[in-house]
Amino acid sequence: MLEVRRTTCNRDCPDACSILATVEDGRVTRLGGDPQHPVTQGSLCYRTSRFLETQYSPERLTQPLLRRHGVLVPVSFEEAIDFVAKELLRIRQESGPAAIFHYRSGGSLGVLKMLSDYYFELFGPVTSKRGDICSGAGDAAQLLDFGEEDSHDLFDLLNAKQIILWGKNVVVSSPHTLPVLKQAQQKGAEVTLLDPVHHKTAHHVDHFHTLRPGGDFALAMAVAQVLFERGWTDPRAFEYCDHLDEFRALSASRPLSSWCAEADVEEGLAIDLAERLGPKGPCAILVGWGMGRRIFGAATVRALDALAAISGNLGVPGGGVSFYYKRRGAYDTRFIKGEAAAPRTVCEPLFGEELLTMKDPEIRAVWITAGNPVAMLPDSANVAAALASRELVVVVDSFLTDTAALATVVFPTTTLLEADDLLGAYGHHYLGAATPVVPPPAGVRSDLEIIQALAARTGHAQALAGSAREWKERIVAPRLGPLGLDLAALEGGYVRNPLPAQVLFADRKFKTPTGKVNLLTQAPEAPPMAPPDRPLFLMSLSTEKSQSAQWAKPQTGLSVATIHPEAAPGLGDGSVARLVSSIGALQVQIRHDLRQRKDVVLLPKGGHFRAGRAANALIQARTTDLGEGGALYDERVRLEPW
Ligand SMILES: Nc1nc2c(c(=O)[nH]1)N[C@H]1C(S)=C(S)[C@@H](COP(=O)(O)OP(=O)(O)OC[C@H]3O[C@@H](n4cnc5c(=O)[nH]c(N)nc54)[C@H](O)[C@@H]3O)O[C@H]1N2
Ligand SMILES: Nc1nc2c(c(=O)[nH]1)N[C@H]1C(S)=C(S)[C@@H](COP(=O)(O)OP(=O)(O)OC[C@H]3O[C@@H](n4cnc5c(=O)[nH]c(N)nc54)[C@H](O)[C@@H]3O)O[C@H]1N2
Ligand code: SF4
Ligand SMILES: [Mo]
Repeated sequence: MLEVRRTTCNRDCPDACSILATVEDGRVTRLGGDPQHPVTQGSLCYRTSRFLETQYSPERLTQPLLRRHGVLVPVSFEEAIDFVAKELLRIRQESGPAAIFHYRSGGSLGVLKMLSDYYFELFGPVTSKRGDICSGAGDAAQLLDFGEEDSHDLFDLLNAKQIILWGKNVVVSSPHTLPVLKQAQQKGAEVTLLDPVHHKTAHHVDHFHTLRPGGDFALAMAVAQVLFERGWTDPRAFEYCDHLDEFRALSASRPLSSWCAEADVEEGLAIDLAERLGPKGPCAILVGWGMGRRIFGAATVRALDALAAISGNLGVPGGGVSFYYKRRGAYDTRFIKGEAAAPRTVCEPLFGEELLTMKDPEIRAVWITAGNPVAMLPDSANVAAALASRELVVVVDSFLTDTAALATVVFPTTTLLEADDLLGAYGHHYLGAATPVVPPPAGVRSDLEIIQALAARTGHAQALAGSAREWKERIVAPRLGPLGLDLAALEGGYVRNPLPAQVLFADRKFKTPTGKVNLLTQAPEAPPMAPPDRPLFLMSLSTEKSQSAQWAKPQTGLSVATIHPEAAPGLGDGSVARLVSSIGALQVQIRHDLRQRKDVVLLPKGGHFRAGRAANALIQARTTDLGEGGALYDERVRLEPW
């Protein structure tokens, strides 16, 4: 029998696509995008359209694993969960709940994954994470400037005359934004991309400009200077911006030539961008999530916020400075208190170091939900050492990742085609439900079922009781119910979240203490100089072929380092080299690309640590200026012959 079933993609991706899966005799045989969904528009990305290989991979875990005499061996679910329950109860009793750390990352963005947080809050509260490796700096910047964080409707781009993609690779990271950009171009909008890396999106824009990695703050100050000098700022900006004079003084504190030299751009670019923000607007700035992953990442995002504000592009159709869409705003999870309830927290980018050094009590047990910190957090070796030295590490995952391989117990779990959950998107305002397309293999349970089995042994079974569907109904009802929406509506395909407006801040009222935009007033310190022996920026960026460390196809051989030929003279195309940072070295294969800057090395994000391919083996664990994000792209490296 052949049937087409609908679900919503739960990956950590801005697009939250509506998937149509063809199921034949209980097996999924085809995946496609829903042509009716306004954002999905009938297509899926490279990684999810090839997901059936992952779904039916022989590597998939279908039985729990328990470490015995140093080796992970398959055991029954009952044995594994009894063991874990006993250990968690013992550790809690001996050292208190703070000795247990629950870490959850973005393997699935399903809202029901938060029920794992809920369980550990009731069982403890235990130690939880703080900061955010992905968007911590950008989130903090926007919250500080505007008092809240959301974006213009994606389709408001059709009202823009100018669109600036500020450090954003939509072709790879948010592919469903591309058709909207094309439509805007057809309506006459010009799209400008500013990125130190030449990537696929450069082929789709009207203007591409490179700049020094991290040079954006200086460029933004140059643009602000031009806006002020030419009278292209909004004459009413003082009504809704605090610190306008200080911001003006900051932008004027250095000559244009000096800001531009720091950004490594021509002065003409500053004038060109000012014109696009000013007389040639309205101008929408789309801020890439990568922009914040630098030591001064928050200052950079704040500078872009300020450009949008002073140029009058806030609160107008076709304007805005859009970074993140409040993807969970329609769902009510207020019963989970989160960080506020935790006895203490581990800073996500400093995971390894903090686990190794936390005292009173030490972290004795770690439970990992939907994350692969060994591959994905900086200083992989330290993260691995921290996990390997804990008494109990439980990992819930579908594969034996770099992290699961270090666990005491691994629980196999459901994939995106088996997920039963609720989704919002961080790249648009549509909501969706994930409904299992096929049941999981025998022996595989969802995070919710695993937590419920644990709760049955440790207490709080009542609080966690309910099927996934019942939980979904509970979470949908409070906010969407009064607006006439229920779970069935979400299951039917797609629903535009009725809460956010098309245009953010249309009333120019902000949720800051004064109700005005909080313009920044100070420049960050000068960016750290490159050490002479490590002149290159290591940029480990999203690739089409994987979702973080989840590759569409297994990766073998050396990781490929892409450089301009003059970035490492003497290392020919195809040669094998050593990529050296302050904390480690990787063997890589060189690929030449004449379009790249001479001060960057590109490495794919998500290489596996055990395979010697992890960029994070080279990246120091450092936080950003605000928001405790990870300064992932400020690592300096050199290349030498192997
Ligand atoms: N195929 C694929 N898609 C993904 C992911 C994936 O792993 N693979 N990951 C998902 C995740 S977790 C996220 S958070 C999102 C967003 O994922 P991100 O990888 O953050 O994607 P982008 O927003 O495109 O941001 C990266 C861009 O910022 C640029 N950049 C870096 N530093 C600077 C700088 O100093 N200045 C400027 N101007 N640009 C800079 C990079 O060159 C790159 O083009 O995408 C999701 N989508
Ligand atoms: N060097 C470098 N490091 C980076 C980045 C970078 O650009 N460069 N990007 C950063 C960013 S933006 C992010 S968001 C992080 C991502 O970091 P992670 O979220 O740790 O990345 P993933 O590899 O996607 O790991 C998620 C795991 O969840 C599992 N999973 C999938 N679905 C489920 C489920 O339903 N339940 C459970 N329990 N598990 C599930 C997957 O199999 C996968 O192994 O990495 C960050 N690290
Ligand atoms: S990973 Fe992103 S682009 Fe790909 S199918 Fe899922 S939501 Fe769509
Ligand atoms: Mo991310």
